[in-house]
Amino acid sequence: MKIGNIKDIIKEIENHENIVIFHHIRPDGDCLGSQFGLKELIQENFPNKVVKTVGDSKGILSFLKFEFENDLNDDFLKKSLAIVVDANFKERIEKRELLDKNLFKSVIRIDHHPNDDDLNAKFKWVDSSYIAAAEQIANLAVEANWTINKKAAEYIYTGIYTDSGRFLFSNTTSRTLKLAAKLWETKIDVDYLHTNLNKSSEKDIKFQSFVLSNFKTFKNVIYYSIDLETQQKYNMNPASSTRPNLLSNIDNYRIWLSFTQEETNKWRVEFRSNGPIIRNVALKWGGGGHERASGAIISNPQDIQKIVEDCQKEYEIWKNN
Ligand SMILES: [Mn+2]
Repeated sequence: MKIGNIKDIIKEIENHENIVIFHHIRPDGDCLGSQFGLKELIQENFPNKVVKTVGDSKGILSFLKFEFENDLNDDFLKKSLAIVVDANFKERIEKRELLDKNLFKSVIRIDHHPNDDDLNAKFKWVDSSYIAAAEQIANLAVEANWTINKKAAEYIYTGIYTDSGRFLFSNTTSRTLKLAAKLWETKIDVDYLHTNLNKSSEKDIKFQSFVLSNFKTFKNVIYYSIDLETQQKYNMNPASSTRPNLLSNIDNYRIWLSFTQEETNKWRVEFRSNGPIIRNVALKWGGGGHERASGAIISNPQDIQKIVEDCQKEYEIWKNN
């Protein structure tokens, strides 16, 4: 899926003096890396522009600095361009209340999720051939001929590295690698980034041992589920215990899933595959995402078996194609 183009986005950024950049809820390396990378790029290349980052990093990737300015007055919003990165619907955007005021001069969206949005954006550049929104940001900098400083490169590289699963996920392309090389050329401390991005803890390996000894299988599907009580026992929370890729690429389990309880009647489902189009199952259950990486929210854990069976059906469709 491809909508819009880089050129309109570049022009719109260059035409505004005040810019506010948003990230999505349940923040990850890509939305934060894109947000802060873009901010650094704009400030490096247009020192007179005022760029604000709004949101909350929830303490993730704390070795990188994420500083937010959430108290923006209406006068500032009225003269600003809003940029939404790595996200689409307002319900998934942190600090959506700023968008809800409908004061921004203009809104643009840069995203690699093949979804609609309710942003009323003047321009959107949505292209699911990118492994990360941060890959789009890197390409934007190159296309615009902007200088990429080391700080910007650190953020952007973090986004690409995390969303591509260390360059292993199937949507990684030669373009991804070329852009990553460009970022390396800025002399970022790759060793420092890799060490921090791959850091594990005793708590984490204990949680991993729970997953690796409690997973279930059904034909070509492998999955685990974890309720709030068990999360507590392992000193984890819903976000930190959603790790579907702990079960990736095992034998002929072409689909792997995680079911994490978030509240009494709220379970988060994450779908991953190395072939079957599991987005179809996510859509059926009210979610969405990429063909091979999707998510949904369900209310009843009794549906787990049905979802697993739906995944198996999707596997059969893919296999017989
Ligand atoms: Mn992303």
